[in-house]
Amino acid sequence: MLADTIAALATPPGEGGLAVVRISGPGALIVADQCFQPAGRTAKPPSAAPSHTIHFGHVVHDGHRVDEVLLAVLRAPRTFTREDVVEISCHGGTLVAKLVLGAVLAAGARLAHPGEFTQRAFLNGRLDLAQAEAVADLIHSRTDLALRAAHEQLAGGLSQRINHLRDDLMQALAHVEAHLDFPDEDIAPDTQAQLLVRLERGLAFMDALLRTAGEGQILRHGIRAAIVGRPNAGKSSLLNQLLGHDRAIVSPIPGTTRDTIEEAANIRGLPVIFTDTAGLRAGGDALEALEAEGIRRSHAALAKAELILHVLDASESLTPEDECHLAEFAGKKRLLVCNKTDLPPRLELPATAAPVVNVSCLTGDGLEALRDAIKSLAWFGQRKSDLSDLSEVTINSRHEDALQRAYAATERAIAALNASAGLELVALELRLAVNAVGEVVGKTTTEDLLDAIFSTFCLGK
Ligand SMILES: Nc1nc2c(ncn2[C@@H]2O[C@H](COP(=O)(O)OP(=O)(O)O)[C@@H](O)[C@H]2O)c(=O)[nH]1
Ligand SMILES: [Mg+2]
Repeated sequence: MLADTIAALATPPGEGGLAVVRISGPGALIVADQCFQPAGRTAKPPSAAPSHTIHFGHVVHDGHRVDEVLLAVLRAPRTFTREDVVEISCHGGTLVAKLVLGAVLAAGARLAHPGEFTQRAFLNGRLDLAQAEAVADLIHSRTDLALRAAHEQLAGGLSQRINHLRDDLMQALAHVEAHLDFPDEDIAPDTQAQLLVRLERGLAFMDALLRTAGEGQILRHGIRAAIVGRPNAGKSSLLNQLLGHDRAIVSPIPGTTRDTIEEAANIRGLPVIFTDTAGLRAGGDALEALEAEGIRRSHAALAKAELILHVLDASESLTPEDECHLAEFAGKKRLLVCNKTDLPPRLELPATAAPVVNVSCLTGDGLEALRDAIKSLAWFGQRKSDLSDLSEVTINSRHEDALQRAYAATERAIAALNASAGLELVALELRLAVNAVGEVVGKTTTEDLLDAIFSTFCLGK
């Protein structure tokens, strides 16, 4: 247990119906006694209250009433941090919440760092590291799919699998180490065969987990899609349609969009960050500085994009600029969006392997089919795993790095076993593998790693 008592505003700053100040630590109830005056003559101080009860009264500071509040007493260990916790629900004004927090700090609590409540939950064994990360994923989830994956990870879906894998590798290691104690005896052929089966099974399992990394990346960070095409094709109109509101200025004047406009939308459960780009082509000698900067930003957006929506005007025939774009993005994941299908068709597309979707941003025709096409293109090839029981588990980049190291070490252990290279070497590699797998759930960690993870949390979590 950690010695000091921490406090923070647990709700977002700003105005709202309520704000919650959370206190956690061995002194949480003493702090509450100092700054809370229960209503009613016979009312007892928080430290005398049973666990999981709520009390009406006032927060006081320097003898003054700061706010009328409800105070929840939650005694260890049945709390989020496994420490004594007090939660004060006060009125949700910026100043009120600040004054209540001020009263709590004056009563002896220290202001918490970002993620410190969750860090304590981890350090006190309430959550493992993968579950703690899932708390942040849950808060940052922007779509139902992302939320479901976060819930599964918080419930221990990934942790159980990792622990199982780690146990398996540890048993193999124990086996090898037992033989090291008796250097005269060679490892029996059938024992060696069993060991190899165990390690191959571990490899296959790591491989299946590693294959969920692409999906995990998309669910957590979204996928970037750039909208490109020649002036007036309807790029800004398309962005507005996909977002469901008028974000970008639409006009018949070519070159209206000078800056890149970026906004996220939920496309069939995937967070997709769309960028509406200015033109990509220089306008000849009269190229203004402003236009040049717009073009520069468009190219930067394109470099970051994982997906290209190339908008073409279906009511006009193909221009040299269109052909340039068709050639330029041939190597990228792209969709050809033929817009303005409400007008008489004039466009003839050359044969291409890229999927084509016909839409009208004026009438909204084809937009649903476009959403389907974006999802299948973004998602395609992400989950290469055929293990159906991994359906909701997706690893993050930290897990991916640890599992890649574990995979490589296990491969080297297998090679050493097969080459009869000496059991010391096998044991060494297996120890590396066990430790790397353990990093995922936090069985093997360093302070730097913990700081890096928890500092990305929001304040009060
Ligand atoms: N008839 C028709 N006009 C459209 C459609 N989509 C866009 N436009 C018009 O085309 C012009 C250029 O649109 P805009 O979205 O600004 O194109 P951008 O330059 O590629 O961003 C505007 O006058 C729009 O009203 C469509 O589906 N049908
Ligand atoms: Mg535009």
